Amino acid sequence: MTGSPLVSRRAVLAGAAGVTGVGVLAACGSPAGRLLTPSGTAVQATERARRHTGRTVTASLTPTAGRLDLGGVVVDTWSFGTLPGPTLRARAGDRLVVDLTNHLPAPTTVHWHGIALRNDMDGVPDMTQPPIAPGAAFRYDFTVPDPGTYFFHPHVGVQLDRGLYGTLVVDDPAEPGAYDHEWVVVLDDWVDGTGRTPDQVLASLRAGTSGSGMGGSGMGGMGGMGGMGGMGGMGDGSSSPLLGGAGDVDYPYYLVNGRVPASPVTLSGRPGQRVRVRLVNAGSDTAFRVALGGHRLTVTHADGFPVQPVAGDAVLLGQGERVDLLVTLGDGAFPLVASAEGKSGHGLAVVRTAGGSRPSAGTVPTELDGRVLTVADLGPLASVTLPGKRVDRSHDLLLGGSMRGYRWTINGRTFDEQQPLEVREGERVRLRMRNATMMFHPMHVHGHTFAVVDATGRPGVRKDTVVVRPMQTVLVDLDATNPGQWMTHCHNAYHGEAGMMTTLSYRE
Ligand SMILES: [Cu+2]
Repeated sequence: MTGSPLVSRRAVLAGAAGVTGVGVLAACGSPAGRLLTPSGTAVQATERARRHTGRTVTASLTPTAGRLDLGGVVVDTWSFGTLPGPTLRARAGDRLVVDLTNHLPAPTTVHWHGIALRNDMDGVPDMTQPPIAPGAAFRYDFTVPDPGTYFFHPHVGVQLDRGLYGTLVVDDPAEPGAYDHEWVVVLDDWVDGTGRTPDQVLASLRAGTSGSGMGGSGMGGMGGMGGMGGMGGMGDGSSSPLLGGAGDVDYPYYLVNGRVPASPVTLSGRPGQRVRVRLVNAGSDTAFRVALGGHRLTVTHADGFPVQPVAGDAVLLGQGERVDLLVTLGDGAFPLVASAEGKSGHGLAVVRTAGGSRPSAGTVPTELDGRVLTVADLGPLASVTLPGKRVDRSHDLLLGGSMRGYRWTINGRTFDEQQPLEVREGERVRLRMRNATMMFHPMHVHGHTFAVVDATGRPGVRKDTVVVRPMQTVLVDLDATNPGQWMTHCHNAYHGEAGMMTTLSYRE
C-alpha cells in the first residue's frame, strides 16, 4: 500500500457518480470500510435529524459574464449580477432553496462556506455534485442548522477570484439583537478585468513568470514559497509581522463592498448608535487588517459562532474568515479601512453619522497599528464550547510548498494524489496542521465548525477557517457528526488550485 492513497481521486469521483444515479460504490473491500457517499443513507439520515422551523427561504442565483463598475474602474468579469452578490438571509433551522442557472461560459458550482449542510449540497465539483455546465441549472436545497455570518462562492478553479461571492446570514431567533444597525461588509482583492484574469494569474504563477505581471511591481510572492529556504513575503520586501508571508499576488485594487477607495460606499448611522458589522474576507490571496478610524471594535463572533466579547483597535481576517463586530458610532465621518496585510494597498468604506468632508482615499487610521485582534485573542462562549472529550483519531497535515511549478501540498501530495483523512461518524477527530512553508495558509474544513485547541490543550474558539502562520502548528478538534466527503484545504484560492487540498472522508 505504500505510496497508494487509501482512496484515489477516481474512487471519490465514482462515489460522487452515485449521486447522479450512475451508482458505483467506491473503494469496496478496503479494510477501512466503504465511503459514506455524498447522498447516501447516512447523509439523508443526518439531514432528517436536523431541527427544522418548517419555513423555506427561496432565492435564485445567475452567475453571468458582464461589465461591472467598481467606482470608476470598469471591468469585464463574472459575478452574480452585483458586487458583492446578493445577501441571502434565513433563520437557523430554515430550509434554503436556491436555484442556480449558469450563464457563465464555463462550468460552475456554489459552495456554502461554513454551513454544516448535507454533503450533496456542498458544491464541490466531481465530488459532491457534477459541475453545472454552461446553460444548465441546479437546485441547492438544504437546512441551515447554525446561526451566523457565512458566505457562498464557486468551488471551481479560481472562480472565487472573479466577482462570484455573496453573504449568507443565518439569524438566531433566540438572540436579543442589541444593536441599531447591521452592516454586511465584504472585503476582496481584485484583479479580474484589469488586463488579466485569475486563470492567467495562476498560469503565470505556475510558469514562474509572475514577476512580469501585475501593476509593474510584480507578484514577487515566489519568495514566500518556503520549505525551500524562501524568505517569505513579497518580492518588494514588504511582509507582515503578524502573518510572516504576505501573498503570492500583488493586486491592483482592494475592494470594500465592491468599490475601490476612490469611490467608497457610505455606511450611515447616528452618533451613539450601536452597529453590528458582519465582516467577510472574500479575498483569494489577501489577509485584511480592518480598523474604523476613531473607534474601538468589539469582536462578538468568529466564523459565525459566538465568542467571549473582546475589544481592540483592529482585527485580522484571513481568506474565508468572518468576524462580527459591535461598534458604538462616534460623531462625524470615519474611514473603515481594510489594509492588505503585508502588501501595499487597502480597501475603504466611509462610516458617516454627520456632515463634513469624506476621509481621503489614502487615509490610514492609527488604529491599524493599535491592538490587533487575532484568533489567539478569542475564546468561545460556553454555549458553543466543544465539550472536553478523548480524541478518537488524529491526522497530521503537513503544509508544504515547492518553487518548482507552483506546487502546494498536504503531506507532500497535491489533491490529485491525495491521501484522504479517514474518519468514522461519531468520532472526536484532531487535525494537527503544521506549516513547513514561509507563507501563511488559511485552512478551511467543509461542513464542520472545529474548535481551535488552545494553549492549555482544551477545545477553544469555534471556527471553520483558521490561519496557520509560517512554521506554526495549529491543532483543531471536531466531532464527526456530518457524514460525507468534505474538502479540507487552503483558502488561498491559488494554493488550493495548485494542490493544497484533501478530503475529510467518512467511512462506514
Ligand atoms: Cu495556502
